[in-house]
Amino acid sequence: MNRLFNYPLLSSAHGDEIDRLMIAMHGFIGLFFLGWFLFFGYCLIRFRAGHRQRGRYQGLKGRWVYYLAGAVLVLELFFDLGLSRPYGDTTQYRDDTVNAQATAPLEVRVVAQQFAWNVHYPGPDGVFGATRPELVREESNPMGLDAGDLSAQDDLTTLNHLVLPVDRPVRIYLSSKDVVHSFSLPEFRVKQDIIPGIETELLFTPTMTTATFQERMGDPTRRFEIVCAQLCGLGHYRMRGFVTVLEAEAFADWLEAQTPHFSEEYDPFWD
Ligand SMILES: [Cu+2]
Repeated sequence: MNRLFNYPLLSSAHGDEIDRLMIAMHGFIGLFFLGWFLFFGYCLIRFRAGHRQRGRYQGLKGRWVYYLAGAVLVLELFFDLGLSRPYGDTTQYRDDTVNAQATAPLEVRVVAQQFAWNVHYPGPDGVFGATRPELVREESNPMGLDAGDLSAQDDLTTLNHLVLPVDRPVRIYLSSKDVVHSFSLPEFRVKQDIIPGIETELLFTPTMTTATFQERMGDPTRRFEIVCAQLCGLGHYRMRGFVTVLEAEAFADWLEAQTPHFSEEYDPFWD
């Protein structure tokens, strides 16, 4: 069904539900469009000029008018309260996803700025090193990681490149250094606004590796993209990154091969 609507190739565990919601909503919108269009056409013909029609201005009478209005009200309430409810409580939804997987999620921080995505891995100790705004250096330390903090010593950072293992939940902590951005991964059906001053959490499970994705797309250079989905300034169009999804072992090897942020050889520019 989602191929029919030309959605991006689905690559996450929860994405199917989002797709079904989108299709259902468009179905309802289509039905309403058709209904009102037919009614409009009927009125044009039924009440056309020169048919000995005279205007009546006293309004409609009778009980069925109230029944009709009542039916519309019930339908609207069903749409507002009924359909939107399962997606309203996202905390519950996220926790269910985690429990179902029974795997500890990988934790990553993503710090957005005009016009780049800074990615921060906690390193082998699993603890994110402290960051402080006054330590930010655009070239050498864009996140303001604190070299004095012991847990920061093994931390890894990358620029515009998020590397994830397949079939394991990932919890991403989003924050912004400047303005409102939006973290969008079309293939994973993930889109979350990033508000300065607020850390936003987000959880999903990639289900397809980049290699499989390239195979399925018939394009060996194709990659999952990170798109900024909120107009955030003049360079918004180039605020773009990539996600590489690897098999669990390949991901472990990748982590191993990375040079920590504070080592001499560290170079955040991966390509
Ligand atoms: Cu942006």
